[in-house]
Amino acid sequence: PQPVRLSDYTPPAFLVDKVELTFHLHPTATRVLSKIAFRPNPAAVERRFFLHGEGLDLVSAQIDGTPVTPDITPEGLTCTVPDAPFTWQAEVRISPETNTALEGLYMSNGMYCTQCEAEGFRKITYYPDRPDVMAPFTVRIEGDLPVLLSNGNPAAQGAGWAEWHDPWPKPAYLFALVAGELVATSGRFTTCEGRAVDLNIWVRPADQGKADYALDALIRSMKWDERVYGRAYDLDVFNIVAVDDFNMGAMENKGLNIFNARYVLASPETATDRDYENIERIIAHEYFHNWTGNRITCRDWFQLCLKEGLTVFRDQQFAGDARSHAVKRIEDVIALRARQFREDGGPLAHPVRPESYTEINNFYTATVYEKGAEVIGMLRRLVGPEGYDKALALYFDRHDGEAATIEDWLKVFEDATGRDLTQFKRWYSQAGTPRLHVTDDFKDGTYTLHVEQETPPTPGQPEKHPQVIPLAVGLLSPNGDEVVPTTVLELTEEAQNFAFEGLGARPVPSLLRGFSAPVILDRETSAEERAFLLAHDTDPFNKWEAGRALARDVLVAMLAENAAPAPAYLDALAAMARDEALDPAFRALALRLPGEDQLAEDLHSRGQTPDPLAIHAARERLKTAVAAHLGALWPQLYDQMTCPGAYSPGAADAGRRALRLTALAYLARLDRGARARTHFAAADNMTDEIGALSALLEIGAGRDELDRFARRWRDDRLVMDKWFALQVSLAHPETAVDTARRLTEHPDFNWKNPNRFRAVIGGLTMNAAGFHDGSGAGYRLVADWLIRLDAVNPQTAARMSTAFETWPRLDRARQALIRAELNRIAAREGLSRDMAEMVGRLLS
Ligand code: B3K
Ligand code: ZN
Repeated sequence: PQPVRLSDYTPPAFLVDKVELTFHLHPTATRVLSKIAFRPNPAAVERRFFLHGEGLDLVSAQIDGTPVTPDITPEGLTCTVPDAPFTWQAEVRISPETNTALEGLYMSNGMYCTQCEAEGFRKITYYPDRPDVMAPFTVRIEGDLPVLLSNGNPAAQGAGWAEWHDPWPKPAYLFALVAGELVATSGRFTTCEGRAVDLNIWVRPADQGKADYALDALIRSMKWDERVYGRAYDLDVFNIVAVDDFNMGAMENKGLNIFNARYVLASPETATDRDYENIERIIAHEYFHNWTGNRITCRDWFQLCLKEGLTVFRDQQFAGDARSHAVKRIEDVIALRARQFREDGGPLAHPVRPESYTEINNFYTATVYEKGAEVIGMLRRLVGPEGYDKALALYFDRHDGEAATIEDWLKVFEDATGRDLTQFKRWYSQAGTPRLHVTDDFKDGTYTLHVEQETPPTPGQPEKHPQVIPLAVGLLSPNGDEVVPTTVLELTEEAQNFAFEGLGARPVPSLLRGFSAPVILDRETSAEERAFLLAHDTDPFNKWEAGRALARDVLVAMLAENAAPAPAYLDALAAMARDEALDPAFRALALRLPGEDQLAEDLHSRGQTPDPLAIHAARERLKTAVAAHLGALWPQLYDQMTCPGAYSPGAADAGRRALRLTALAYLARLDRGARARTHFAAADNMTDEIGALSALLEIGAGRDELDRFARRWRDDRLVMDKWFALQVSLAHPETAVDTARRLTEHPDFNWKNPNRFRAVIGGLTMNAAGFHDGSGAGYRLVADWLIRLDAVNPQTAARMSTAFETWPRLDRARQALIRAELNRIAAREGLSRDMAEMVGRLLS
């Protein structure tokens, strides 16, 4: 297939004024009747009538009531039509039960559901399946199931049928239908505009009682969007449905969000603090899409970051408000570096707004989402919070009801703030993570920072230009006082100097505070300076960053010289861990060592070739050294950080549990897991249960506990996903591949379920040392399963192929092994478009 290019965009030939759909549900022969009012688009450049359609069985078609015989291709149909408004009618037949790709209309454990973004509506009926065609939809569902849902407001219903009307024009990718035996957890919310909204979270009867937290998170999201962005909800109902088989996290269909069950269902016994946090974040994210995505949508799929970057930015703001901004920022940056920097530095690097794609589903990436959100954070930093609020108000005002572009988005900022964003726009078109090289000097009371920026070449982009980079800095005096509070320096050139005058002594710089831009900061720094910042920095992010950098340097030295961990680091860590003025959640984060994959990336950026096994061994040694050095502190923290009262998933208790479980994990290295075993046995919530089990698995123990866990949770699929994932991801490097293989033979390894597949196969890819086993067995197992899954579910398979994106940084032997597996996949007959594009890019 030919790639689609941004530069080839043309407006739709026809617009749609109205859509009426009728579904006669049947597992293998659902009939879909459509009646669509078309009208020639005055802005069109050509007049060809083309409707997308894939895998549809066309029964009949009419134009203005007269039967027609369209020309049908695998991609859609064309037909001669009047040069005036007309009505298209069609009947197609589809088979939801055999739809294993989980795109279009499919079945999951007896319920019907849909996933249309990006281009799944064309698997439901013939339609101009592009986001710049927006129309109001009326839907009638006929089927022998108690709950029948679609977008918008309920219009009428009876036994075995229901009608829905969505007054807000929307693109087809936001269409949704759900039918099944479902029960609701319900609430009511009155908007600031006085609209009473019925809220329902629909789950399967067996999961009743596990949707309270999702409902609570929804109500808080609705309030927050009114308060912070002035955005109110615009329908009489808001429905959310939990589905077991789902390719991603969730989907923001208008008025009918569909969620992967793992991001809805929670009870203290079955969900961890992390699960609760994810539920809150994703509920908010999908809800926020109602304005940023649905009311204002994307002109074409190249503009995906317009809705995703902005909505991620909004959900991050929300979570920061609901929890702790500092902790949230640190967690977001850990994730950004682990996923987006890794992507940006490898063969899959692409701009936040890509310029071409073969399969758009391959571009729902960390770059579009997370870097897209960072770009908005930088914009806000550059124009200030008031400028940002003004620009957003103008955005909603100017583009409501439209399908917009990044140009529209930036123009709003220019018009609202008077700022020229021509150079800033490079953030959307230039791939790769910029590196900042910083040196400094001090003379006659003047401190000068010399900053150089450089973005490495990425696929298709050999030359890079300087970008606008907000660099937040503060200066500390040698006694630890802040002499220059946070100031944002604006880099625009390849090299620039910034001077600070009137200083009594050479200051210690705190650079890139709050991680003010998604860049890599290169600066020669001593361990003393890092320890100083860890102790004194007023910026919580940089305080954490100083500790993180220390840990990294220690690990790099341990790897290079087989050195013992530096005592200065261990002492600094101990002081921080003891500091009761610090938030427990922050302390838990600071005690977490950099991940193995992150270390591999760090070594690579220092020009070394990382050895995954050596990294694992060094990190284990450091953990044991930290455990021993801080010895007596662990039982103290463990005793102190209890949470009196009933379990609450809120940030305060979750932070205490995180610190307590960190202590427990270090303690396990000293008492061979004795305390972890008692903790596991006494646990009354999943956070404690998983925390104790992980501590045991990490030291090579926990067999009995794993069995007990499986007996207890055998019937809970979401909890069993954890059981599958944990033992693979925490397996000893030498047994990881065998563990994964053994689990694929487990009777409950239902590999067509994306969550279960991700638990086992994804779990292996997350066990860096195991996956990168020198024999290539990990690569082979993953490739085998990608091939197998690709035949039934291309989207989830293609997504997991990114596990191979780090091959260029590995040694030659591993490179050859991975390339051989990628070539083996590429050579398969009948490979999906998704997978073909991914392996092609991975190999180029
Ligand atoms: N917009 C959806 C993602 C759709 C992915 C299609 N492959 C969820 C979200 O970002 O909110
Ligand atoms: Zn989204």
